[in-house]
Amino acid sequence: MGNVFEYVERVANAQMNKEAIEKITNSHPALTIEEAYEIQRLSIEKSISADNPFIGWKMGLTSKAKQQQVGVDSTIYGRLTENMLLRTNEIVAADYIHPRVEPEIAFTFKKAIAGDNVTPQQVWTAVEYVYLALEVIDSRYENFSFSLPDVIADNASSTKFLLGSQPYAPTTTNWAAVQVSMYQNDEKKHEGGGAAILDHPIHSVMELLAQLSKEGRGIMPGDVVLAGAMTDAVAVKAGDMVTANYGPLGMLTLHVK
Ligand code: 0L1
Ligand code: MG
Repeated sequence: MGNVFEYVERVANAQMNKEAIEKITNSHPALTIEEAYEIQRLSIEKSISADNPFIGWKMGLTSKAKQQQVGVDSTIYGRLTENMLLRTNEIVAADYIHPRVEPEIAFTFKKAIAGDNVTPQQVWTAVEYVYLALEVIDSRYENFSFSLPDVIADNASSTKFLLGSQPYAPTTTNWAAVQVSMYQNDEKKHEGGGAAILDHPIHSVMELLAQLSKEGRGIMPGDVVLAGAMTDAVAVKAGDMVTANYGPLGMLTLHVK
């Protein structure tokens, strides 16, 4: 690869300035998955500060539908920082390139856990709470078009996320059976469920741990993990209201100004 720092600079600037860039593989078709994660790590490290600490991980491409859309058969992960966590349920469309919103489930952790061979039971003992979540993704690449290494380098399109106010005890709900309907204004756009996330959202955390273990990393107490989308994403514009209705568990709404 050419100079990794050139790509780090390019991606970090696009993330900061909300400017679409050409995908890296146009100029460097041989970009590897390992190099892409290095670009991700270094570009997100540039944004980290005392005011914007690292707060956790997100899993992406966790459903068969999404993998087919992008033409890959693997999940990916990204890094979450404090300023990605929405404090209100409002975003301003002009602050994004081509934002999309997807309904997710998030885990928070009370214990450290690591390894490529952990069981669901071991993950559950480390989980503190489960939250309903909306993720706002916004690829920094022109036309939301990329190959697998490109999207990894761009931090798995991470931009913002909203957590529901209500924490759920992990063991009281079958998270694979949770259903969600996604509305854009009054129109139902998608339906899905927790099983769309690798058959069960806990599998997504196991997959994250397996991928992180290759770099000698794991989940730390206090980390949040976005497990993945339960339906396709909805492309949003100013004036939209997106509602994810999780049935008896409640609803999350995001207003786009
Ligand atoms: O959160 C996600 O599943 C997004 C992963 C990257 C692919 C995309 O931007 O659609
Ligand atoms: Mg997502």
